[in-house]
Amino acid sequence: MSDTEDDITKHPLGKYLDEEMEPTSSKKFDIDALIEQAKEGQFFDPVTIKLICLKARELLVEEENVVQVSAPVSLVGDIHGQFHDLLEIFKIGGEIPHTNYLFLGDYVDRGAYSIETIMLLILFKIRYPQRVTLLRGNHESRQITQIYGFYTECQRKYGNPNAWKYVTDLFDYLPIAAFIDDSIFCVHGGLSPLLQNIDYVKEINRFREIPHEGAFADLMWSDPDADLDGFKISPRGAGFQFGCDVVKRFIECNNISKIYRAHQLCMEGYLILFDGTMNTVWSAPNYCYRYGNLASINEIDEHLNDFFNVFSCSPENAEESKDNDGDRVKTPLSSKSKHKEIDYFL
Ligand SMILES: [Mn+2]
Repeated sequence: MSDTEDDITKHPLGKYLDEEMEPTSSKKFDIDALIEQAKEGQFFDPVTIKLICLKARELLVEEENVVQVSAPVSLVGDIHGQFHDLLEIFKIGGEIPHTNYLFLGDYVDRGAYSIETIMLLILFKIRYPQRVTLLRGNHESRQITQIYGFYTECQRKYGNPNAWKYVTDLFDYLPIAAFIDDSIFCVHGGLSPLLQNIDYVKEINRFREIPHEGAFADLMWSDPDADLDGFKISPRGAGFQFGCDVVKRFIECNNISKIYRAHQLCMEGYLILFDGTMNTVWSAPNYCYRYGNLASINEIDEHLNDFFNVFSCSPENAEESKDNDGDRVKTPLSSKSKHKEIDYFL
């Protein structure tokens, strides 16, 4: 891996690093212009990426492990580098800043546009910090991104891994969970046998690579299982599976109404479990350009009524499946046994 660091002091934007990023300022770091470029899928050079990540870090370091979020807010599940489908989300769910968004992690890997996806989200976070919340998922990790695509994508697009390094360094600052109006707990994966109380999440040292085990890992990796009582080691190789009793106990103990999470592919775009107390939102339609699944965002209104807004893939996604994966796209995994297989897809 390259140790070469990009020198930000030589970059035209470098001297503005310590200044406020101001919208529509021609002199300073022009965040609105960067957002427009990012929306068009334009490439940023690694030095610009480094500066943007350092700016975002200043904001994220101030956030609690469990971010307090107010309704109305729309929840977004896994995106996995499907940039054009992310743009589709803003079309169906409302543009930022007119709609508040809480993203539940897994922005990168698998899809072809991890860097475009994460840069747009980071820029939105910098521009509208109160309207955009970005949580960490199990793929916001140096180790996982070296296996599942993001590292390779940066290496291919830039010829070196520097962009990957700046973004994965920022991942260490993403908060772990969110709490909507003291009533709805949101996390990427699920619950942990080591963690009965939401207050314990606040004690975790999150400013590091996601560990292989322990409460932090479990929050990123675990899954509910409708056929289970208690906890069981997860077949994913990290985290646990947990049953309805675990969820009911957590809800009672913390005096909350329900839990929202992402992390598992749902063919219909979402899954409601345990009398509506444990809901999965999945936001990558036609996942990996081949699964033929729907996706959704969950729109929570100011009275905490919620609605799964279901959508299918963007035209660009459909093209991608034709171009790259023509043979595999003809076999959407719909049979029961195959469905089980994709449940545990990383
Ligand atoms: Mn995940």
